[in-house]
Amino acid sequence: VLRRVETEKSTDITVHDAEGRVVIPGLVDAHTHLVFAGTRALEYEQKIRGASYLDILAKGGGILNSVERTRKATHSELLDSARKRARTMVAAGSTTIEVKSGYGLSLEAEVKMLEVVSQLNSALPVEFVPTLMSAHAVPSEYEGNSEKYVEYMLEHIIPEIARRRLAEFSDVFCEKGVFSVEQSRRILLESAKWGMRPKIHADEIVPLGGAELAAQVGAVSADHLVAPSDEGIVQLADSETVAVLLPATSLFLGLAKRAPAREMIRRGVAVALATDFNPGTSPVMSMQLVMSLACSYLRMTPQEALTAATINSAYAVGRGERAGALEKTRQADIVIMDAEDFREVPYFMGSNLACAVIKKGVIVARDGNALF
Ligand code: IZC
Ligand code: ZN
Repeated sequence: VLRRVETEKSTDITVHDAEGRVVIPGLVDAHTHLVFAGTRALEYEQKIRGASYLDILAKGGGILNSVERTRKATHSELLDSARKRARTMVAAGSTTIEVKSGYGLSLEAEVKMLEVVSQLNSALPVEFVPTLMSAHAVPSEYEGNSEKYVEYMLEHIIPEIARRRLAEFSDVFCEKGVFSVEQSRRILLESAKWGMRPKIHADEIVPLGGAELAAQVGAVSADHLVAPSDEGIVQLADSETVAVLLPATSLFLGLAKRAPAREMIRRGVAVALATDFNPGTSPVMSMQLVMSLACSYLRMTPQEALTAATINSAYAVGRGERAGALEKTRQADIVIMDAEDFREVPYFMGSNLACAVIKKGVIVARDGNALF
């Protein structure tokens, strides 16, 4: 498909001919939980039969189900399964992928997860952005005592992860029955002191005030935002925080409620997109599918979806100056799509149109197959 037409040895430049196809920036997946053991296909059936996500979590399933299995898994088991999924993501056009911990919930197991992310970075020719998310759930050892777990995070997990430089960002699941707004604020401010910039799972299920908190603590992103308050949207618009919308999650859970993307864009919020790839609420690996959902489901235009999946999501992971756009000053992260018009990318919902994926000038996937 892709033909090398010329090599200028003197300048070491390789010229490729895309033969009239659409060329876009490498897609940036700004929110994933890529590293975990097992799946939650059984809970998928339970949810179809009527159980709610938060009920399953309150009974020790959900995130805690994945925690139990991830704690038991070895480094190499976690690395192998994450590598396999990363191949699928990259073959679909993602060249930068944010990855959260949060299925360890102890210092040892969070370190293990983030070491796997670091190993992915060394072993694979794409970029993984590590985020600490020990504030993903209250582990069963601390059941009914979330304050004690917060203290443990503040005293032990956050300083040690920062000291070992294992994460660039720190994220909190600010949600009813998980971490309150005040707990989230403490965790994020303490993380920021240690040099890990805040991110928040905000207003996903219940409107708690996560959007407002994101703006107040200067979060790099506020993610989900299915149920933000009007005030929260206004505060986000006045802030530097990027709103990362995750429409695959709403679709997978079969929820009618969707993030108010049009309202956010109208008010001037910077909107980005991500898969939210995780075993519980979004086993979706394709940013192309997420772009389709943003258009059909959130009423974003194809132009807005492309911006949201590239430059805005690059800013949401602190890579706004070097990824997310085709410019001389940036990395050559590029996807060649088998399309004549960029609108065909979201239009062919569920197909993979990426015929070549290029990371920093090197072809890393071709015709649906990763080359690693
Ligand atoms: O494993 O359920 N929402 N965290 C917050 C998730 C979804 C991931 C999971
Ligand atoms: Zn998430």
